[in-house]
Amino acid sequence: MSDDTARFTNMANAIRALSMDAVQAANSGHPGMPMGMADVATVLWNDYLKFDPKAPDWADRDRFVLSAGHGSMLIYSLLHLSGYEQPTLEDIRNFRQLGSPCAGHPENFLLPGVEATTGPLGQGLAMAVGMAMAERHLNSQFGDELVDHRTWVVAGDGCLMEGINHEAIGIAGHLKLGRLIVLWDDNDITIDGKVSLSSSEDIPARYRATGWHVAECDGHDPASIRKAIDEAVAETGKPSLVRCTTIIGKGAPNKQGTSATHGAPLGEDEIAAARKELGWDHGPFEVPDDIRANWLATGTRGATARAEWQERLDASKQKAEFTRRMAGDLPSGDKAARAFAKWLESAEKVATRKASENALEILNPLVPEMVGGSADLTGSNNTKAGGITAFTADDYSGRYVYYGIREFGMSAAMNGMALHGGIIPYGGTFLIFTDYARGAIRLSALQEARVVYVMTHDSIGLGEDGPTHQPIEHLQSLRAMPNVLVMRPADRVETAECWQIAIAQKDRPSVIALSRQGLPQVRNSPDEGMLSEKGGYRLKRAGNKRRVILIATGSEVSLALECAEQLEKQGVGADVVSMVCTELFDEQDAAYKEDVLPNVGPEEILRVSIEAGTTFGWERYTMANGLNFGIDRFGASAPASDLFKKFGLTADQIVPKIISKLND
Ligand SMILES: Cc1ncc(C[n+]2csc(CCOP(=O)(O)OP(=O)(O)O)c2C)c(N)n1
Ligand SMILES: [Mg+2]
Repeated sequence: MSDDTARFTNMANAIRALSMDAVQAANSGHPGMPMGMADVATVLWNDYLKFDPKAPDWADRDRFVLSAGHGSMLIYSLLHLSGYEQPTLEDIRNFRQLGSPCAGHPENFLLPGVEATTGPLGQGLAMAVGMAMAERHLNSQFGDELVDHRTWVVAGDGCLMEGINHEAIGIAGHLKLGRLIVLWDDNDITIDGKVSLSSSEDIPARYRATGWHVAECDGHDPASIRKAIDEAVAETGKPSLVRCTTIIGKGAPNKQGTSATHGAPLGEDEIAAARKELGWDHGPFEVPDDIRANWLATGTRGATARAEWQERLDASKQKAEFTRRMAGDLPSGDKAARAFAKWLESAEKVATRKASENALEILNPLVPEMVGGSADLTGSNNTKAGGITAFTADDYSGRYVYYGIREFGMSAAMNGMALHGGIIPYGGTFLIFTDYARGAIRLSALQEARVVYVMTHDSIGLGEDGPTHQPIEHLQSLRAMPNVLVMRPADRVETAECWQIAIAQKDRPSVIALSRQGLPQVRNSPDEGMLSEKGGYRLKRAGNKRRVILIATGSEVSLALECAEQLEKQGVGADVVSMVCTELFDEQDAAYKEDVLPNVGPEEILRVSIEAGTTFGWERYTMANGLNFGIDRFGASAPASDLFKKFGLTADQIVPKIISKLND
């Protein structure tokens, strides 16, 4: 063995040893993937990846995404060995234990150097597509001197089999993202056994057909790996798939090459046999100094590049703007607020999707980091506004992405852009298709990513398209998801407020649910401030003695106002609360909530919810003895006004039920 080969082998074996030891200690985890990809990862980190462990948030670092998140010990080993402050060896010893940053799957909010939370297969690769888009876009704005990096992905058979892979590589191929390189762990094994149990697909042919370049290598031969990666790097006009033929669990003599190594500890005997096989005669979690030194050297490689980059940044006229954008701070100034204040001076009936377009006409020119798009519903979502042009393979400076009919791919790409930094992505589709995007919305929330989902056609109010297109459980199911602001504005003023709130959320996504149908303006007295920031607020105060509080959202707020008017005529005082965003309302202090929704029984004040969706969960605000108006079945195909009648959502049908409840 030459010195260089021995050095390399030892470095890769350090990953193998740490991975099998950590999984054994935790008595759970996935040793097979890190052991199989140890050689490829060592080549990548040693020879190619641009990074500096002393500055994990260096804006121009390469992004490395471990899409096969179950192989988390691979990235924990890489970060530890190459000299990141975390994880420490102690953290790795505590793999998968409470409080360790080495969670079962890599979490971007636990460890610097983990660019994305991965584990739901396929999404890491799809987020990497967004990162590569962000890189090219920012490059077009700030030039090679500030933005010039690659996005690397390690993906397994599972990541390539998932449906989202089709969407993600379709976008990437179309946009010719030549700096995106996917290293495919082609080990021919998934949990159930051989890949051939479930697949007989020609993956390289599929990638080529989608506009990708494909290179191949023996994933255990450093020279072969280098050759393939060189080829991928040289191909700048297309994204690259590098097919790395590997043996899962390589080094475990009796179990390698089988699914037995995928997701279970190898066991003491097999670990002992592997130590022998690998010639690794060091104790558990022990990495000899010379091997550690070689690994630390990979981590110091990037220091010069970073120092040079820092000099370029310091000398750049764009330094302040670049720094602001990467920090995620909004531009200063109140131009938008002043423009929106004018909206209070008149009362226009518009669909909130149209109001959203009007809001974007004001915001997009003022907030250059906003990058919009739609999953082929641009004319319905009204997402292209404010003079922004298309982001294309020929012009990455555009700020509008035609995502095609790829809701999940769009949402995952938006996560990638947000995680990359420097961009606030927003994208539209119909609210009903949050079902298709849901896996990515959940990862926006978990990863604390600022993504704005523009979800129009938010109820039966969309009318004739019928029940396949009419959301029922969607609003409540999204509200049940932690760390997402679900906002349903009632009119154009609230819509403008929702947009301002959404882009100001540094660490959470927002879903803005917007109507297809025109809605009367319910707010038009100036100087009320950003009432939507409170999540829910009293829009109308009872005239007569207050007996009822009507709580409504979006298109049902004007309906609640009608109900209140009828109730008042009958001598029953009724407040109307616009509950724009339950999450924000829940965050208000007790006194505020008590003022809006006093904690008294229904015999004193009856609480009533009105929302054209499931009533499930509204008891949270109306209490057990309140009344809930909504729709607990699928909708129907008809003009909107007929549907509101059919489902009992008219003042004439609601008011008598309230009166009868009061007289109970
Ligand atoms: C969306 C999703 N479905 C299912 C799983 C559960 N799961 C984790 S790994 C895995 C098998 C993946 O096979 P492969 O990517 O080839 O990984 P390898 O066994 O080669 O490490 C499955 C089904 C998951 N993590 N995400
Ligand atoms: Mg596999």
